[in-house]
Amino acid sequence: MGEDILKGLKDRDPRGIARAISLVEENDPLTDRILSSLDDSLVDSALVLGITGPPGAGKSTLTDRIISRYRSQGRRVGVVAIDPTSPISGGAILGDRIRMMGHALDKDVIVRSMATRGRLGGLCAAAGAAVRIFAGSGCSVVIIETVGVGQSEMDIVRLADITVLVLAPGLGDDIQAMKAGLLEVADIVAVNKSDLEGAETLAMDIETIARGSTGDVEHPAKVCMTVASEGKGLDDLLQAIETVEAAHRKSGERRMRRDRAYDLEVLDWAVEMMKPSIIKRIESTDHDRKGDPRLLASKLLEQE
Ligand SMILES: Nc1nc2c(ncn2[C@@H]2O[C@H](COP(=O)(O)OP(=O)(O)OP(=O)(O)O)[C@@H](O)[C@H]2O)c(=O)[nH]1
Ligand SMILES: [Mg+2]
Repeated sequence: MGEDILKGLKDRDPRGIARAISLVEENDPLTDRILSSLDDSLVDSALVLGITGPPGAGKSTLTDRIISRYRSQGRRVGVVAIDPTSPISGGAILGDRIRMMGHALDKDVIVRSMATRGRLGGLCAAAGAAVRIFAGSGCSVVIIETVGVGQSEMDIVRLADITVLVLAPGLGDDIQAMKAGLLEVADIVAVNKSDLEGAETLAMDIETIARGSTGDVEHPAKVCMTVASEGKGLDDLLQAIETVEAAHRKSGERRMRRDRAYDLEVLDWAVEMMKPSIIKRIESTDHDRKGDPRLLASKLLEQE
């Protein structure tokens, strides 16, 4: 069975790719062989695009449009959809939702969902592996779609070369509070649903916050107005992505982000790998469960 999967991966067969990602996520014994079979130069050259933002802003609709654009350039696209809502379905709902939106029959669009809930960590490791597998099997664009709430989702964004923050008018006051934090991770802000009232004001607010919050007036996030549901503003958005990508390659920012993402993956894998042995140590240590649990934790970590 293992050889089949490795062959499927080598042949860039969508099913083989999906299966390989599942196996890595389950920490299957084949994981090492899968990950070491990938072409590093393909992984290195792919564009990893993060699409984040509050629930309902239009991330999936926009992702769908972006996919169409890259497909029309003949590029193969992988999507990692991080789904915080559904521990039971394992995120299948979101994946299906994207798949249903027009690319279902296209073997050069491969969507993979990952649930954050019900997971004790390891999301960066798993998502990072999915990105590698996609890129290593010929996806020159890999999109990570994630809802911009919660720390694990924000960590995921750090796997991307470029992050597009999708906002929309009329999503409520909590969005205002989140905006500053979200803006820090954004290279480009898509003010989506700009067919609705309040889009202009939102765009102006973002410009103001973006210039103030980072203190980085030379590179404030570029704001694009979009109507994802009608495919409007996509030229401008794609152009902005291209411009940022070129600038990051030139300045070394891209390399820096890749290095940072790599270290994040290493850390996540290391913690995952240590967990079973630590659990064993806890179970095999006589302790009265009184006092400072942190102290016992540091004692257990010192054990060889
Ligand atoms: N008026 C308007 N509606 C839009 C636009 N883009 C998306 N929508 C609608 O907004 C709703 C949410 O869109 P999604 O793409 O599912 O949003 P999302 O950010 O992926 O949502 P979650 O994955 O649930 O966080 C859908 O009903 C879309 O049809 C737009 O530009 N204008
Ligand atoms: Mg969505």
